[in-house]
Amino acid sequence: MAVEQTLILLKPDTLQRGLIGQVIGRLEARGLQLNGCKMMHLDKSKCDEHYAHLIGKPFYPGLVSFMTSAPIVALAVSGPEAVKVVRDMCGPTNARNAMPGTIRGDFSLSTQYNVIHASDSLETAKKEVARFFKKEELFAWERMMDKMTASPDEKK
Ligand code: IDP
Ligand code: MG
Repeated sequence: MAVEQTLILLKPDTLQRGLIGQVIGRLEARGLQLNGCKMMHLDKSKCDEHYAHLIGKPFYPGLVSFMTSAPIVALAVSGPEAVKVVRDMCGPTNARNAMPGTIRGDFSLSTQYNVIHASDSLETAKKEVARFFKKEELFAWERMMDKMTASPDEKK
């Protein structure tokens, strides 16, 4: 099973509602390893790049205004099949359809103010990690507890 790295953005609603710690806590408790973590204020051009697939949608201007309304927290996390694992932890885009136990299902009632962004494929994850982190902002480090987060053959 491949160890993957994925990009997470904790959106302005998460910061405004004081939920940053709880969401990061869930990622850590699941066993994902933190490789990068920073707070930043998005501008429109970064939104256009990150949400290029949504430009032209009726809700896009509102999405830009939301995503630039306050800082976000960007995370790069890794673990076995991390891209799928993190997407599953988030739940679907419309948080009202998200199951309890997922991040969106526990913390949001909104399609837009849905707490968290996570890369949707390994290919996207590579591009998105590079979009938000310089090489020197990413840390590969040996974590003592990794003997207990998955068996050795799951981390090749
Ligand atoms: P995802 O975040 O679940 O991958 P995407 O379709 O990539 O969903 O959309 C990116 C973000 O755009 C969503 O997380 C949400 O904040 C916003 N968004 C997507 N669809 C809608 C919509 O129909 N109305 C309002 N906002 C939307
Ligand atoms: Mg998406």
